[in-house]
Parts: sequence; C-alpha cells; structure tokens
Amino acid sequence: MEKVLKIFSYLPNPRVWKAVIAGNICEVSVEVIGDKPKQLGKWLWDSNPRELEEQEMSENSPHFRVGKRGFSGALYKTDDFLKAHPFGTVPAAFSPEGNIGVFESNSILRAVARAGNHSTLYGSNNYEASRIDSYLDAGLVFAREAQVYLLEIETLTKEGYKRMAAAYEFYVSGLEESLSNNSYIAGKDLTIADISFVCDFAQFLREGHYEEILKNKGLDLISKNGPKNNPKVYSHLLDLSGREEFSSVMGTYLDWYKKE
Ligand SMILES: N[C@@H](CCC(=O)N[C@@H](CS)C(=O)NCC(=O)O)C(=O)O
Repeated sequence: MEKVLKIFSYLPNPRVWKAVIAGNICEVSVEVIGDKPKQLGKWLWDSNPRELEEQEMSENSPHFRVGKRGFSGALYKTDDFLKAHPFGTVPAAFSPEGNIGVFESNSILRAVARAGNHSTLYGSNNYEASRIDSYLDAGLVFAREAQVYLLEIETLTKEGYKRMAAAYEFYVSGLEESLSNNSYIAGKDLTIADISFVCDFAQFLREGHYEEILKNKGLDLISKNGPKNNPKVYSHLLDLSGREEFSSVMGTYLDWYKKE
C-alpha cells in the first residue's frame, strides 16, 4: 500500500473512519494520528502534530487559540496548520508531502477514493461521481445538524429539536427512497456515499445515550421509530456496519444500539 494521506484528529472519531474504511476497500494507506478528545488540547495542531511539553501550553504561546466548535478550552494550532486548514477543524488531512490540507471528512473520504484502485467506489464516470457527491452534500447538511444537536443536547431547546427532527426526516426519507430502488445508496454498487452515511448515521444514533435527558424535556428520541418507519435505511446501516471492512474500523461502536 502506498502511503497517501495523513489525518490528525481526536480519536475515536467516526468522521475519520470514513477515510480509513475507504482506504481498506480501495487499498490506500491512511495514517491516523491523534488522541482522546480531552487530550487534543495538549497537542500541537500541525502537519507534524505532536504532544506538547507542559511549558509550551500557555496563553503566550504563538500557537494559542480558543476552540470554536466542539472544543471549548485552549488549543494550539500553528499558522501553517491554519493555512492548510482555514476553518481550523479536525479531522485534518494532509497530502503525502504535507503541503496540501484537505478538510471536511467527506472531502477527505473523496481524496482517498480518488487515490485508490477501485472501479466503483467513487462511481465509474463523472456523472456517477457527481451523483455520489449529491449524497455526500445531503449527508453533510444532516451531519451538521446532528453535530449541533449532540453537542447541545443538554441545553437543547424545542426549536433545536425541531430543526434536528426536520433534517433527520428529510435525509432519511431520501435515503429510504434511494434504497427502494437499489441495493446501495447511489446505485447498484457500494460507494463512498454508503461509507459516509454509515459513519455519520452511527454517530447520530448516539442520541440514544441521552434518552433520559430528552425525556426530562418531554421529548422522544428522534430515531425512536426509525427501523419501523425507514426499514431500508436501518437495515442498510446494520448490514454494512457488520461487514469486515466496516466492523474492523468501527469496532464495538454500534454494539449498544444493536442490543436495544
Ligand atoms: N463537518 C466537519 C466537522 C468538523 C468539525 O466541526 N470538527 C470540530 C470538532 S467536532 C473541530 O475540529 N473543532 C475545532 C475547534 O473547536 O476549534 C467534518 O465532517 O469534518
């Protein structure tokens, strides 16, 4: 396997799994560097990330920044990191030479598929690739709502809940329709649209860990009747996540859900 992409992130992170799963399928090696979410404030965010020494972590550091999304405390991001990753987010991927930053997990996923040796993972022509992009874009809209929902679930308002429920309904009904016509999301073959879906949807289902909090607000899990209302979507998730290429990366992440 040729070394292609280096990814820096907190770990485990389903957004990173997208690229790793694709890498396994299309024989692209992906190097993942990172640490537990809480530890990432002790790392230098750079194309050569490293753990910081105690004395390097202060407000006087030239790399000192305040987390913007998902991180609340101090972070240490180099200027080079921000040049490559202007939004300052992880997962943050770098080309093999380290000079090109690729951000947004779906784009990192695309980069792996483009570099790989697989005839159908990113479609077999430009129009199929564009159709796959359509699903990735729709998935990002859903995933962004899910990110806000999960990060703010403890202080969630009715308005926030409604936004998430609407984004969920829109996304899932489109996927159910797609899967009524084909075995995979974008057509008859497994593509990166399926990989992205599995990782983002598995992450969304973590709302199940907050059932009690939602109940106290008089709210139900958004995914409550999911398998009944959208059986194809849920069985696609469970089918793919059980396959070796997926399960070897996702580990036990969905086990709690499967037991429910
Ligand atoms: N849609 C992006 C989400 C990336 C994102 O928002 N990452 C957050 C952590 S969940 C981040 O890196 N925040 C950096 C900060 O708070 O400064 C993706 O799929 O990669």
